[in-house]
Amino acid sequence: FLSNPEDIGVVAVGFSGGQNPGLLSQLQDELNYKLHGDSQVNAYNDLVPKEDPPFRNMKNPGTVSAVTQRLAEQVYSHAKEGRMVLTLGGDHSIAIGTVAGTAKAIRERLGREIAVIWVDAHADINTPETSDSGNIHGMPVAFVTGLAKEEKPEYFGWLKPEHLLSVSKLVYIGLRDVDAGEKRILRENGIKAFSMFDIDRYGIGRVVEMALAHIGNDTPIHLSFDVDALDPMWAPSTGTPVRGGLTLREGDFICESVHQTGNLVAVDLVEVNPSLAADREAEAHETIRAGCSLVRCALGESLL
Ligand code: 6HN
Ligand code: MN
Ligand code: MN
Ligand code: MN
Repeated sequence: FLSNPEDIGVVAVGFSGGQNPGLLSQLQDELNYKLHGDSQVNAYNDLVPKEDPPFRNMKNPGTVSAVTQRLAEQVYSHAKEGRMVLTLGGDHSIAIGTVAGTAKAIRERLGREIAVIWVDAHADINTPETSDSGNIHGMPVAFVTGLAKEEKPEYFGWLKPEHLLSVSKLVYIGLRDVDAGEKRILRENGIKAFSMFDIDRYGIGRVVEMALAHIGNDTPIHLSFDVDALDPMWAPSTGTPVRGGLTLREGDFICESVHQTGNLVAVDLVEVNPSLAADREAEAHETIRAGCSLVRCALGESLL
C-alpha cells in the first residue's frame, strides 16, 4: 500500500449534520482504524471574511480560497505522514484544497505525481469565465489542473505548481450533466471521461478497468467522490441531484476497485448535504447511509 491502511487522517468540513460522528465512530470503534485529525465538523468560521464580493464572476471567492488553503495544509500534513486521508464534505469546492494537499505531499514523500478519479454527475471543470452559476463547486478541477489561474493569493493565487495535477492523470466516471463550455474544455485537453452512456454500454466493470488503465499501474490515486454521481434514488440529499445515475452497488464497486489497486492515498466524499427539514429526515438518512457504504468500500471493508 502506498499509504498505511490502518492509519487514517480525517478532515471533516462544513455542515454535514450527523454524518461524520456516525461514520467516524464506526471506523474507530467497530473497525479499529487509528484516526488522526478532526473528530468534529470544522466550520472554519475564523476564515470567513467580513465582506466577500464576487471576483471574476466567482461567488464567495475569498471564503472558499481561505478555507481550501487551510484544507490543503491539513491534508498535506496527514499525507506527508503516510496516512490515507479521508475528507468528508462539504461542497465539492473543497477538493481544491484536498487535491492540492495530496499532490504536494505525494510529490515530496514518493517523488510521484498523483492521479485523480473524479466520480460525479458533473465535470466541475468550469473556469470562472465559462461558469454560468459562478458557484466555485463547479470549478475545482479547473483550478487544480491549472486550467484556471489567478495571481492574487486571496483568490487561489496560493496554488503553486507543486499543488497541481496533470490533465493526463485525471479521469471521470459517472458524468451526465456537463455544461457546453466544460465539454469544450474536456475535448480541447483530451481529458478521459466515462459518462453514464459508457457505463450502460460497457458495464461498470469494464469502465473501471479502462479508467485505471488510463492512469497507469502503480500511480498514487486520489478518489474524489461526489455523492450526486449516485442516482437520487440512493442519494437524494444533495445540492444538484441529476436523475439517471449510478446505482449504490456501482458506486461501491468503483470504491472497491480503487481500494484493490493498493494505490489509494486520499478519498473525498462530498456534497452529502442532509437537509434539516424534518419531513426530509428519511432522505438525509438514506444519503448518509450511502456515503458510509462508499467509504467502507474504499477502505476495503466489503471485500473478502
Ligand atoms: N457539483 N456545472 C454546474 C455549475 O454550476 O458549474 C453544476 C456544478 C455542480 C457541482 O455538483 O459538485
Ligand atoms: Mn462535484
Ligand atoms: Mn456533482
Ligand atoms: Mn484490503
